[in-house]
Formats: sequence, structure tokens, C-alpha cells
Amino acid sequence: MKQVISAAALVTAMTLLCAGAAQAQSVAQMESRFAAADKDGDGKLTKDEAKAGMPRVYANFAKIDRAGNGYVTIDDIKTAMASMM
Ligand SMILES: [Ca+2]
Repeated sequence: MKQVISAAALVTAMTLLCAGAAQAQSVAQMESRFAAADKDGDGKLTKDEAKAGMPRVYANFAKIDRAGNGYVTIDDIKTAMASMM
């Protein structure tokens, strides 16, 4: 019987699947942390909100707030995360 997929291909597929799941989980975690840190619920994290709720965002605030608005959105953080990977 012909083997449909090689063991190596299977390992590669599983590795990609696991990496994808881990990434999806960290995005979900980040979104819930963002929501918790966004005290006034306006969808924007100011420096003070970031300092209290997401210290890693605060530490990289200038990098994440690429438009220099003085706040970051969840999309800003996702973009920054993607560029760090
Ligand atoms: Ca806010």
C-alpha cells in the first residue's frame, strides 16, 4: 500500500498546527488582557492604562504606537507582535 504522507511531512504539519494554536491562544489572551487593561472601554490603551494593565505594552509603547497618537489599539499590538515573531 502506498503511503499517503511521509512521517516527516506529518511532523511538519503537526508542528505548524501546534504553532498556530499557540499563536491563536496568545492572541486570545492578549485580547482579554487588553479588554481588562482598557479601563474606560474605548478600545484604546493610553500610557497610563498600559502601565497598569499591560506592562510589556507600556515598555514598548513608543514602538507599538507607530502613529504617535498617545494610545495603542489592539490592532497596533497585533501588528507589533507579528513583527516581533
Ligand atoms: Ca482606554
